[in-house]
Amino acid sequence: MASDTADPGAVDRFLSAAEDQLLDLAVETNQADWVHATYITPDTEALAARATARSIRTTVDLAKASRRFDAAAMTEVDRRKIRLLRLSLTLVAPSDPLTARELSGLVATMEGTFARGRHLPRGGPEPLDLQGLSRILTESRDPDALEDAWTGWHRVGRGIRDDFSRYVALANQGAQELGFDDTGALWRSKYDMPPADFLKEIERLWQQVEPFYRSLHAYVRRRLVARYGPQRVPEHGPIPLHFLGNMWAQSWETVYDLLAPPGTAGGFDLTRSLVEHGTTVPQMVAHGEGFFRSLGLPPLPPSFWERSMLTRPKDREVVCHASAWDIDQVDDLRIKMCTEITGEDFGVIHHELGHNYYQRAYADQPYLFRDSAHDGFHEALGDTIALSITPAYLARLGLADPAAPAEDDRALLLRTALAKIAFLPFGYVIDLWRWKVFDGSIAPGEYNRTWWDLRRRYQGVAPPAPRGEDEFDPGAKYHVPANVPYVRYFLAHILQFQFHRALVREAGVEGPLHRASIYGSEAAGRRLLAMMRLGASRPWPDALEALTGERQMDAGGLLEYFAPLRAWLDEQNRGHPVGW
Ligand code: X8Z
Ligand code: ZN
Repeated sequence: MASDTADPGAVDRFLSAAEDQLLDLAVETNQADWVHATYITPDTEALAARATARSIRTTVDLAKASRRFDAAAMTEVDRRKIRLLRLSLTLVAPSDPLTARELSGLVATMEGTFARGRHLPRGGPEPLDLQGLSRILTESRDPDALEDAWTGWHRVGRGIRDDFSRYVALANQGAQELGFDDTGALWRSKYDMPPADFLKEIERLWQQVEPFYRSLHAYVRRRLVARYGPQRVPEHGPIPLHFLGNMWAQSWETVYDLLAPPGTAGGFDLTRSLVEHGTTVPQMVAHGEGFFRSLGLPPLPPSFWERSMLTRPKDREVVCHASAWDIDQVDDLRIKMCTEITGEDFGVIHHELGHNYYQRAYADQPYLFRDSAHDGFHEALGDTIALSITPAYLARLGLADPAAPAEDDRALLLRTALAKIAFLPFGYVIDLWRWKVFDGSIAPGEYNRTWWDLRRRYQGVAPPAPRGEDEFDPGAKYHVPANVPYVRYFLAHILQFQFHRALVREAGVEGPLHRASIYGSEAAGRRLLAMMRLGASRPWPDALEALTGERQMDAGGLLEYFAPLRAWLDEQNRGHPVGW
């Protein structure tokens, strides 16, 4: 041991061998996971679980082995690599091999249970999956149909509950072996600051945006009361969430028609335009690629088009939740989506391609630095680009009529706010709940009650009818059974406006932020690339500075973007109840 710390080359040799080994395992795990996610069977589930178990095992062994080196004697680069090695897992297997296998099996099973969820709507011809049931939530305005689709989907949680509580116990055991208090503490340690400071940081950002959220909530509730009546939507209480157009009420954009500012027409509807123009899914993806290329970034490799799964296959079970993949960490980039021809999915395509372009930009980094500055950066990248999908840009694609009267700014901003501002407390609350589950302050017997307590407190929403402990409603949201941390999306929803503001300035585009598109700006592209290619090699404030010149995450960009809407909402709400 002492000889290792005394030999300055030892840590380099250790890291270089570790990176080779981890890369090998990552490729193998990606391949197994891809096959599982695009063809769910008991066999692919077992293969994926085995590959995941192996790669977790190796990472944990290496992280433990790295403790023998004296951090004080290392170069900064090596110290950072060892830190990232220790923090790279979101799930840590306990050292007992059988328990480790059980844990990765549990996650694969929970994901499978979620993917197989079905519900036969009242009077419907056939059972529907999440996509079909979500369509009812977005399209129907019939309270009973909405409640039935919502309740029907949420039954999927029942089959996840027991696996989830066992997974919590085992994952914590693994995290503790690595020296963390619990899995939540591990997740919160990934932000280049002490975990306690990170909690304060999130709360600070939430405080910046909360008054705006409450204002939007009040306006939306009043309009829903007008539509559905005070018996169904309480004038002073939380909004029954099945009226909000999305299975989890994480985005309210699809009920825009009920909420449009009086005097504005229906507004521009991208879904309708895509359908009317006969746009195909590959064309939607090509538009996305075209945007990145206009910034001076390279085309997607031919294999992207051959290997991606862009639509839902009819003949087999797949994981429909959208994701982006970098199978070989060189150029085998792919996305997996059950894309539908909608404005929402047009945005998701840009989101996923953002992951791919980020992955490619840091591919030249050493293995342990091949990641974003922090996970919120990864989630923000594509959304930043999607903020540039303005009416003027769509006209350029031929998807909007350039001669049509410019849409009212309030209408435009309200639509965006229904997607982005409505999301904020949701993005926060999922991990607030999970952190408490992992640290034991929420016991399995109170999973559901605490879930709804938090959702009511932060989001101001309630379920259609009281929910008991036989249900497990967190399990009806993909990231919970799939073990994907969620606060990254909260951060991304703040960061994307900070990024957008900086890139718009860099591109030299004039006018209000919500009308500005960076399309075609190679200057903006260079800024973006300068940030992305750093990967995880530097603490995230350095990456933020490379893109924005700022070193703190800040909701100022978001507040500036929405300022005209906020003033209008506050005026609309005068003399009306706000809060719940
Ligand atoms: O899961 C996603 C992406 C894949 S990383 C489609 N998102 C969150 C969600 O769907 O809940 C994007 C926004 C929030
Ligand atoms: Zn994402």
